[in-house]
Amino acid sequence: MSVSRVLDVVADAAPEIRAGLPERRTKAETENESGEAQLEADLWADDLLYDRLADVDGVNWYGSEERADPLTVGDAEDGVAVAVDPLDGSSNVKSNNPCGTVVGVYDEPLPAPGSSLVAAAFVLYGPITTMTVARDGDVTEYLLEGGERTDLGGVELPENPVVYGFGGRVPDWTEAFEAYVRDVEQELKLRYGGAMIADVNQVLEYGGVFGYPGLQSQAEGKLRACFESMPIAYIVETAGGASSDGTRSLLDLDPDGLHERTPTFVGNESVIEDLEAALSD
Ligand code: AFP
Repeated sequence: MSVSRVLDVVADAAPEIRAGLPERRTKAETENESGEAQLEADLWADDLLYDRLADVDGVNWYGSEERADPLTVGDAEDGVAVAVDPLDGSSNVKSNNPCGTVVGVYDEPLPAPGSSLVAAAFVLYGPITTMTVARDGDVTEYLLEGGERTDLGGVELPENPVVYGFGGRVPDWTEAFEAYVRDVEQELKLRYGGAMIADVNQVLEYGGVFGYPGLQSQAEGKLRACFESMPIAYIVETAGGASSDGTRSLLDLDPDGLHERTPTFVGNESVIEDLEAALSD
């Protein structure tokens, strides 16, 4: 089945991507569609994933942070679309901090609505390499080591929120969002590392909230719906948490473009409810 094959390909590619990072920490001369400087590692990871995923029977479309437009790569009946952020948090590579790979599998062509996600996964290149997969109503974490994939068990968001991390410069936050954060910080502990995958994984491990808000200078925030926000929302919601763009679940979004941005929040339901209430005031 193509969804299983897509996840196998990503799991097999991850150790190679990790092993290729040390020699690709320099900036390429190019920018991606969102105007961000690309690293050699971004382009290389994208090429590697494209070569392998486009080859999978049943993958009809490939979209990536590093490519302007989705590509048609197959014509299978009931084929899926794969949207990837090949190296999420790649600016962490230079400073030797964690980064990741994000994958969303949709049963519609890109840009696809969140409701058409059939699976999502992320790889975290931290002290160890793990892959977290949401599929068929369950989230499972795997250790990727020595060519082996070891099942580390099911993932469920802990009941009590503990950590929080929000992106964007504080003076650029809106007044309503800043007031919400002042409440959050009374109870929770700040943990922000600048790579969504690593920050979201802390939320999955300890409970809490991660977000990148709409800013005064950029109301839609920074993160891109198709290959960042919606796949992560699918994973966190499947693990028992909630997601929001400030007013509704990220899985209710229907982006017009592959690189469309959205304010992004994921975490414990109570903290997301408080956020929506604070932003609606
Ligand atoms: P890079 O891939 O350019 O490092 O961006 C990472 C990211 O898209 C996401 O992983 C982080 O949550 C967010 O940007 C961090 O952005 P700030 O640098 O503005 O905190």
